[in-house]
Amino acid sequence: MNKQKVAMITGVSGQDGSYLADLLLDKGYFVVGLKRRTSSINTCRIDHIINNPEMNKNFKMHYYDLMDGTSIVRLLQEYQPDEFYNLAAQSHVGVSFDLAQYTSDGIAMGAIKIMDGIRLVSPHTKFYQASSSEMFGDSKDFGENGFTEDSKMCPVSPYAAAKLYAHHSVRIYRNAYNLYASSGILFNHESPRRGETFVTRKITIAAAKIKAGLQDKLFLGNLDAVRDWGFAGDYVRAMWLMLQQDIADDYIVATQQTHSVRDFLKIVFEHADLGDYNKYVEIDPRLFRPNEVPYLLGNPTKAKTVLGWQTEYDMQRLAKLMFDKDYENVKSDPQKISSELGSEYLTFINNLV
Ligand code: NDP
Ligand code: GDR
Repeated sequence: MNKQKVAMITGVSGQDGSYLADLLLDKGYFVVGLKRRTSSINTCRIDHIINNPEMNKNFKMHYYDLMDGTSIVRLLQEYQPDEFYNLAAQSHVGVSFDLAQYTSDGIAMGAIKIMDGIRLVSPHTKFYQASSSEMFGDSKDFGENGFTEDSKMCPVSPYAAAKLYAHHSVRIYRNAYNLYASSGILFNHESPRRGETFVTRKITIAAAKIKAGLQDKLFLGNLDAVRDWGFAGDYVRAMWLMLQQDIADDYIVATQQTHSVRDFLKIVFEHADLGDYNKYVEIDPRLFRPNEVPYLLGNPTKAKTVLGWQTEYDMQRLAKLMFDKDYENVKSDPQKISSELGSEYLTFINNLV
């Protein structure tokens, strides 16, 4: 019988961490989920694993923080994982302007601390780094098919600059120390588990609450930003496929279709039968960022040809899935979303993020 594979995931309580844990458990892995300490329990995305004895017997959680280099060495020593997925980050681009040092330290030095740990105590471990399309920033180095792995990168936020530092470090450790380290340059991906302050989820929650008569207005910033939006469930498959290759490498993961924030709004409000979104949306200048990434289109040809990766969701199907799930939650328990978020918090999301 083959030995059970062990995978370690940082950021397991996040959107991608939770989908990746589902995928790996389904494939028979033992999953070690690393979670930062928070003052309240925030495991809602992985509660279905924790509360299911069949899944939970192959799942173990430990505290860990991107800032803490010693704990990661201890955990690597203890588990000697086959695969390591570094998904933890302060992942909100807008917030990274307010928390520049914290965001940068965690993302840039966090990756170095893990790779040093692997190099020193678990050199057989295959490492995955969550790189981002934000690294392209305002680069114009894309053709009609979008950015490739070789396109010039010009980050325009502290978040993106830190991601680029980590991205380069992966290549450096691969070449200098022969570490098996791959970066997935993932374009925006969303789901019903998406954080409530990212624009897609903010829109689907608001549309659900407006339809249920629980909210009147939605405050947004730049509606002209264009993104290549895919489904997180599709994207975690690409992460896993990257670490199944003989040779470590970097891959773009994207749908190769673009839409503006305005398009996303239109699709959601029409699907919700709410008519013209302009009746509900107000532009709040505080929601504009000091620097903006205007346009992102990814070319996933390498991931498709080398990894055999495919998507099941396009943006329209994704937007409907997200709205339907939020509306189902609002209808089944009108207090659920309000009480989970709290009215003060909703005001905070609507006005400040
Ligand atoms: P989320 O924000 O949903 O999850 C981030 C995770 O990191 C959470 O579990 C969070 O913990 C954890 N975390 C934050 N700070 C720390 C810290 N200091 N120490 C330890 N853990 C920490 O992000 P996603 O799941 O959407 O994204 C996963 C990764 O992929 C991130 O690195 C992100 O930057 C990157 N990425 C995401 C894309 C996307 O479109 N989703 C696209 C490209 C890259 P907590 O639950 O307590 O907040
Ligand atoms: P992004 O996602 O910055 O692309 O980063 P986000 O959903 O935050 O913004 C997308 C675009 O929408 C515009 N926007 C707003 N954004 C938010 N959050 N709130 C608003 O009210 C609002 N109004 C307009 C933004 O200005 C932006 O142009 C995501 C994160 O998951 C990163 O971690 C990841 O690396 C990248 O995707 C790829």
